[in-house]
Amino acid sequence: MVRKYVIGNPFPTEAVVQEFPPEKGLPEQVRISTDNGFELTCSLEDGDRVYGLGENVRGINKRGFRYISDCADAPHHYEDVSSLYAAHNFLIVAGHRTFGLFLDYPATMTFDVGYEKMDELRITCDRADLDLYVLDGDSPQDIVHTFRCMIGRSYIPPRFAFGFGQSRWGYMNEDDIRDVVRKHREAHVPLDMVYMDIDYMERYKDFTVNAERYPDFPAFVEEMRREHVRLIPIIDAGVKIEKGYGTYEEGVAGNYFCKNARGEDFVGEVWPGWVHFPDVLNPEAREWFGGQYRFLVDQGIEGFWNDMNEPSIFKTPEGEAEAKEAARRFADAPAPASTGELQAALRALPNSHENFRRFFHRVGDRMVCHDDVHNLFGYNMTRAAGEAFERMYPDRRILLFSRSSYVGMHRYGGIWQGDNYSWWSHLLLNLKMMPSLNMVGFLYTGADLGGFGSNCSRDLVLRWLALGVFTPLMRNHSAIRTREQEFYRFERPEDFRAVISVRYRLLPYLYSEYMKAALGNDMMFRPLAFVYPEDPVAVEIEDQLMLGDEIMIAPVYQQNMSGRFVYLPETMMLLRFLPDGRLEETVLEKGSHYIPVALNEVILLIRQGRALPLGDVFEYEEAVDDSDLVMHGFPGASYELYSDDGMTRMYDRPENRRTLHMPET
Ligand code: MIG
Repeated sequence: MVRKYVIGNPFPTEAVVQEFPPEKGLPEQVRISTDNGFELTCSLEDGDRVYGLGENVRGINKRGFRYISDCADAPHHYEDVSSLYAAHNFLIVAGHRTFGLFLDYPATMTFDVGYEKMDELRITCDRADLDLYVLDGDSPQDIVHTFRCMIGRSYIPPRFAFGFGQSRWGYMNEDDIRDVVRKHREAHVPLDMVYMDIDYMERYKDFTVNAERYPDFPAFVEEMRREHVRLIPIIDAGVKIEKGYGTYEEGVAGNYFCKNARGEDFVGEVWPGWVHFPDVLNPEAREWFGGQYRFLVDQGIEGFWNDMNEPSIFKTPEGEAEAKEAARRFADAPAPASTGELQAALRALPNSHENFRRFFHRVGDRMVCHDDVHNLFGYNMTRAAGEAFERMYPDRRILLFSRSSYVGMHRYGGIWQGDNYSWWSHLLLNLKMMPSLNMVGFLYTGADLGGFGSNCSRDLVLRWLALGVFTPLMRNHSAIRTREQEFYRFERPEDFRAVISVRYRLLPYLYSEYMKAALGNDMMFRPLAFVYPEDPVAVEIEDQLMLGDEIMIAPVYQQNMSGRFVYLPETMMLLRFLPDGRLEETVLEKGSHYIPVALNEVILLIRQGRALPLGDVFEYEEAVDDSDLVMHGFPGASYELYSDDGMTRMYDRPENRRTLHMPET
């Protein structure tokens, strides 16, 4: 049951695809005030839990902190940051009363979840112009399902995207990539994708390929395909200003770029130097920008990642001028000169709302200030590509994921979790974010395994991969100038092979669970609280997750731990993937168990009465054979396998589903 309340004059974000007649009165679950901007409050009782808010730091239960929807290039995911790259304004209050809220509002919005006052949820924003949806349901899981039906089916990637991908900001040319591929194939470490970061471009120009580094790009793409490897290039939001550069010239001629207050194309600085930003809120500009991806698809490319689309702006010419003025005043002031003004001017250069107020989007026949719709940019950049792919390639799937997002973007692509660090706490954050992202429709997701920023350690990478074998996006990615973290940089590379190989044995199960979640508007990763709501211990556990209907995962996330405590809310079967390829099965009783897990092992737990199919180890997705799966789990259990060609969009054919049975004894 969904009630829609229209407050003021909302901006049409197109996050919601179902239509609801607006209610006349006010919701009974919450109090609303529009006296001074917008304010929604509701009381929280002891023991109420609050779920949702998608991409954010901290726990699955969001209670006790303040979160701000304000998409930002936020490379420091410290425990106290209130905004990352996304705005996912959906939450569920669960406890004495259980209901969901979605606040469809495209600018900065603050969610105080029992932070100022421990017994109050308070949601505020500057303008009282939004659609508020109140969702009723019997359980949090039921409310998530209702919400997901409202916002439309989640993006479905090609099946190769469930393979393992290796990435690093720093692969400079063909030979660097050949080297990565060769080392994987020689050591029999599975590999399906190598990601191309900004250095493949010609001076960071979107939809160009550097001809010195890649003299015959289509031939190189083809060579990699013969190795069963897909190259996945990055696309940045800003288009370099450069005479003679096609994308720039077309964008100017077509009026497809965002404007400044004087009606000229707005200028900001990002990697390419001065750039313009495609006005992806304008459907014509969106169609044009999406069409640009064809340049790479025509050369054999089958997937993309969209970056810097909050959008991230290093500075604007106006901001630079102001900072230089402040620097001059600082230079001229008698010593000891105060640094306050200069520091403030420098802080205001990147990613500031001052910059966001300097540019405009064309929406219908009016110009809308970017700051008022800021959280929609990454969504619509990725939508540009997604819509173009549906238009240009109706019969095939293209891999697509984004850094920035808003609810609604989940229909066009996935997201990765951005610039984490090689920190053990970020391994745990990766785990905790999975169900929250599923709640808001993002199923194709994962974090930079091993950590993006700072230097990793061997054991961290191994433990993180042992979580990554379960996340739909499984990618090892790291930043330039950090310790290299491909498997072959470490001692005993065979340990990495053991862990990564498990992914390919699980692939038929993971793909099935993904497809069932996508087609059924459901979650793939659930908190234990959603499955065992009556178990007072299970409802608070956040370092274990349910994955699909059959299994629970419990990765080790602390250094120098040779195992961990795992809580079993029911009898379960521990399945251990040993490094030599053998499996070990042990039935464990409900309760707490200390489970040893070596660095080269992966464990999972099968629920009572359930079973999952496992295949053999393969070195790339195309080789994965799901006609020959072996069921593991409890006698008599059955499993519905989803399997299709992994490439076309014929998801609903009955022959895509078949039931596998586990023998009775
Ligand atoms: O300012 O393209 O999050 O994955 O490697 C940094 C370089 C820009 C940020 C992305 C990261 C990527 C990096 N990018």
